[in-house]
Amino acid sequence: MTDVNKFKGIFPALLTPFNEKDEINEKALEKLIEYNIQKGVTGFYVGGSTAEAFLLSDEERLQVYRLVKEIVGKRCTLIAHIGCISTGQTIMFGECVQSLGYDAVSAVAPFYYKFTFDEIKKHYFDVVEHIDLPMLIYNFPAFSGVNLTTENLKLFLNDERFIGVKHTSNDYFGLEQFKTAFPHKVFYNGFDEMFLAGLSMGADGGIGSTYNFMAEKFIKMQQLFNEEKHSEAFEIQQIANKIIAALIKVGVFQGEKAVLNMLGFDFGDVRAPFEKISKENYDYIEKTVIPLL
Ligand code: MN9
Repeated sequence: MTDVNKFKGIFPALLTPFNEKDEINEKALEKLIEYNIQKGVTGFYVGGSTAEAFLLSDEERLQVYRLVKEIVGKRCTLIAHIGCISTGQTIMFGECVQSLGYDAVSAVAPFYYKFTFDEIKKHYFDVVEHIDLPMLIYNFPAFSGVNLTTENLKLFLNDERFIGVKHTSNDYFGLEQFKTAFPHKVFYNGFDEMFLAGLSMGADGGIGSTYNFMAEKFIKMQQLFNEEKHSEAFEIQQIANKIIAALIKVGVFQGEKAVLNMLGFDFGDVRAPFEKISKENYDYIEKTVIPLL
């Protein structure tokens, strides 16, 4: 049985830095990882939506998995998001991160073609059949179009190879139902702006994009929540949400990369077809977000 304790807590979903030639900026990623390890994050979620994973080539995805493991070593927990539409490709990434020594894999449900639930189920079971790492299901109905119910989840979580769910959804009733049905599995809150709600409905931690530059707020919130200091935790959530509201206005990834650039991390810009941030929006982020960090 997998020890789930090393999976509880705060996991930045790492962004991918690009240099002027639109290549991965390895130095910038290393600097951000060190910064977050110092803050005391539990681990990193590598190659997820936030990493622009679906805009990277296979080689680039592999480059990121390799690089992050090389930098982190055994200092914290590493979860690789290996999700792809194709089962074969998902397995290929899974085999790679297993050989690199990752702690777990995660995968979004195959999307776009509106696969049947039976197809999705077979996809996940084929993946865990081939890979000897615990699997964390990535439930993200807004982007994947697949909304997993508690009944669906039971078919996975009753199998010990599935250790939990990254729940990027505002269905908090669903989250509570998952946690109540599987108290010993691990559930992550996916939307940072509702982190405290997630904790109160059973989340064991969070995986989030804004943690890249404000992990300390979420670490503190979880600590205060555990000490039952709910109004103090809420005050931090309110500050975080002023920041997140500003990011949503300009495009979350564009805004996050701008913040990192302002903090000296050299993350470049988002990859096309995402639109680069305008001068006006950059200034707006500088004015609204930076003073709140
Ligand atoms: O990994 C992230 N989800 C997406 C979780 O990027 C789609 C979140 O951290 C959001 O970016 C964040 C802002 O809505 O909560």
